[in-house]
Amino acid sequence: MENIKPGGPNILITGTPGTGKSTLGLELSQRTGLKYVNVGELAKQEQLYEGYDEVYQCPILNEDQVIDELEDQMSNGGNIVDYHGCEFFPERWYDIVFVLRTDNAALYERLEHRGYTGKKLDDNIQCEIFQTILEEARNSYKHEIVHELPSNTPEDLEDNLDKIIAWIEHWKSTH
Ligand code: DAT
Repeated sequence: MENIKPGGPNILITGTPGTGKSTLGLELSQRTGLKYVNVGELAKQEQLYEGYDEVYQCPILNEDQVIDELEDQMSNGGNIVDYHGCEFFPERWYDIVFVLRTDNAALYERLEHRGYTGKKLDDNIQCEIFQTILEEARNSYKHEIVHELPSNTPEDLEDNLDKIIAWIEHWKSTH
């Protein structure tokens, strides 16, 4: 049975780093009033880590702590969650999952611009080529709630916003 969420639907925006999750998530939050939750930023603020990854030179997310931290807010509903992974969240949290996709050349430029080099840059490009996050989403959630969205151009961004806002309106009229 579906949970009752007084705050509105919970939306997951996932995809390889650099595909435009935070750009879309923040704009969507501004236009809809739903709360934007950046899991990477939350982990940094609350220090939800367990150890350090020497290869990628970054702290390792403590997934259980992230879940505990967000549980009440997610049960209430009305959240737009942004993270470059999706399989560790409870499946019941989300009403819909969007996987952003970006062409290699554009993604390479965005990540280089962000200062990524070497293995970190290559691995993220490979992650997108092998559609790792899309597979992860399809393996973790019902197929009918997982949607792939192109995220290459400003026109794509506007299209995605229109589509998601229409979906939210429909959700609200039926819940
Ligand atoms: P993410 O949160 O997935 O890491 P981001 O939102 O920070 O990605 O976007 C990475 C860069 O790409 C940033 O400079 C904004 C730009 N960008 C995002 N969406 C875009 C789009 N649809 N068209 C063109 N550029 C976009």
